[in-house]
Amino acid sequence: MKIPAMKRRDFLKVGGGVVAGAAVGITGTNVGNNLGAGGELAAVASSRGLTGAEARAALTSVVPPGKYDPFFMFASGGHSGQISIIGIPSMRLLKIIPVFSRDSFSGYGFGTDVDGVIPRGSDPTKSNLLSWGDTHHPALSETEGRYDGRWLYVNDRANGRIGMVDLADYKTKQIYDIPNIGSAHGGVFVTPDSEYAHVSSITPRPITDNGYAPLESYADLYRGFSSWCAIDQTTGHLVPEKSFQIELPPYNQDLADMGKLASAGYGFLNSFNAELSVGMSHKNPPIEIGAAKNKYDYLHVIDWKKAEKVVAAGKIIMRNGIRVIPLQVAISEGILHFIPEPKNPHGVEVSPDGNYIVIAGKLDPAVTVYSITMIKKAIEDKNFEGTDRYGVPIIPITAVTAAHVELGAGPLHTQYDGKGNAYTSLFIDSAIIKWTLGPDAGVTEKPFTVLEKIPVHYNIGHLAIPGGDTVAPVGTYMVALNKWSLDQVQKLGPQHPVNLELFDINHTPPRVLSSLPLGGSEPHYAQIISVDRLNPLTVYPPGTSPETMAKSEFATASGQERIVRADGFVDVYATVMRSHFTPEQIPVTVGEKLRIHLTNIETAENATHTFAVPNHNLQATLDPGETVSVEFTADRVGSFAFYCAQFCSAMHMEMYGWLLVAPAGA
Ligand code: K7E
Ligand code: CUA
Repeated sequence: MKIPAMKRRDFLKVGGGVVAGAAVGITGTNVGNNLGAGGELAAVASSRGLTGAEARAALTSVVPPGKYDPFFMFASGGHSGQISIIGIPSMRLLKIIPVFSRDSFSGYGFGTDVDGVIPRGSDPTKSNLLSWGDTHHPALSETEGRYDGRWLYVNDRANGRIGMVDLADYKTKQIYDIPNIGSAHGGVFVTPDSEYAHVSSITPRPITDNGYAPLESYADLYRGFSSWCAIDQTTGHLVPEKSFQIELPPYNQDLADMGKLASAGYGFLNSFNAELSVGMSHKNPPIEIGAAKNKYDYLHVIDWKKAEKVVAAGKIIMRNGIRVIPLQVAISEGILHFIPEPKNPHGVEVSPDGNYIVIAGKLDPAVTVYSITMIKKAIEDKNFEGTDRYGVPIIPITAVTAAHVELGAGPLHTQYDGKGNAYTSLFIDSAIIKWTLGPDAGVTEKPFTVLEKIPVHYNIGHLAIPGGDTVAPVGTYMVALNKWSLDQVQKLGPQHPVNLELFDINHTPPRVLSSLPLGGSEPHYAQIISVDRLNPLTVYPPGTSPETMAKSEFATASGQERIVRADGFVDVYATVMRSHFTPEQIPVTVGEKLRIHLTNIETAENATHTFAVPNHNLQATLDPGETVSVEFTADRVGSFAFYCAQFCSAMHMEMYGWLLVAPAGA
């Protein structure tokens, strides 16, 4: 809204005249001391053409240079295959962690992991070497249902994998290419004590030996899999031998969430396409029509504690290297139940106390709220209305529904503020609805009531509140992760950034504070953690291999640099520090195989160097204390000036050396 200059001035001086008001209110404090009268702030706002609300928003969210954000948002990057770390409330992009995609800045996947994370993260029986992914749902590790700041997991929606990031150094340590699933969307979500990271397939796969089956046999031969990937409690790595899957009907299992507190021990998976639509042909409609015919799909209720026991009892089959509970066993052992849910839902999100399971309608302008007490009772009483075509018992929707709350068009995802309120994103309406939970969450006055409609710009997907999916949300800030930025940013060519919007939800009604148009990635889900839960390294102990977090056998101290020829390899033990490589000359003959082991012997925080070799597609980044080994064949004759690509010191330009590849017999 444009306010004429005079009017804006008046606005600033009175009532909503937050700028003047705020400054006057804190006269004598820093603001007063540094700026004198509050009128000066008003003048700044006025000269910049800011409304009172905009100026107030700026003051509410600014984090001045040298001061820190109290929260970090870990946001997925979609088809960039990365994770972004964004400071809250400053909305500054602080770091990008490559997970599934190569990244020359961090040296991830550029000659530095010959036998490393990316190659080992592609199952050769399933895929070619994959060097990208589609990150959707980051999951911070939890202890007693709260983020504990140890590890982060994220799914690769495209290729059915999970990446694991160690929050000791914010680096990706493992990619697990999960057997039997082609794509992965139902997660990652961790159990409340990080026993498992869960993901399920969104599109089913044939269970034939070669992974192929004609679509005529879709109902019989295609299956989904709910994957429970066991987490090593020391390293955070996923352990395939301790993991298991549950075979599911070939519906499209979409989002999932973990039960907690009242619903601990359960997992909940939404699904769509109970119709088993396989796509357009001479007799079939397109999937978007075929998969939306029925009024209901099925919420999958999984008793994972029971599943653990069934696995321990050996009632499993091995399928492609993982233990699988067959569908009929899951049914007979009471591990899997269905509840009808309004057609083609998207998000399923469990309230902080675990009492309510909230299903976002997507094609239903409402959320359906199930009660875990009623679900447990229905299962106990065997209150079923028959089974689906595979024999999975169906609990009547009326037996478990606590509320059906009308919100608006296109509900997708829900977060909680820990004060009894839920916030649900509306994709089609471009809005967030704040509404109240019910008596089981302690809300009695106005249960299941819409309180606010908060506009966003535009087409919101997920939203994030600090701890908003844990047992203890901190209802301070809320970020809307919007898909379209349209008129919010100046023209940048035909591809637009996505647009994240920050809200102050301490205030009633919630107020917009700022936005972060984000190029280069499309966040789906994001989690916001209080920074005091994180405890990262600042420098590595000397000679650390980030892959093992232990001292590398190739760590080299100052004075120990050497070139050794043995077993058909030229091993170069090199050190790096401001501002030189040792050795600075690496003479070899064409065809020789090189292993260059680089140790950054700096102990100073922030003293990062790199090792970039021209024309060899090789770029290693070395943080202080880090040891990295690169392996390549000197397959072309030439003089190549390797150098440090990070401007590390006044003599950074001098920080180079020579890889001399002589012709044979020279
Ligand atoms: Cu809604 Cu993959 Cu969580 Cu995107 S998903 S928005
Ligand atoms: Cu080291 Cu530039």
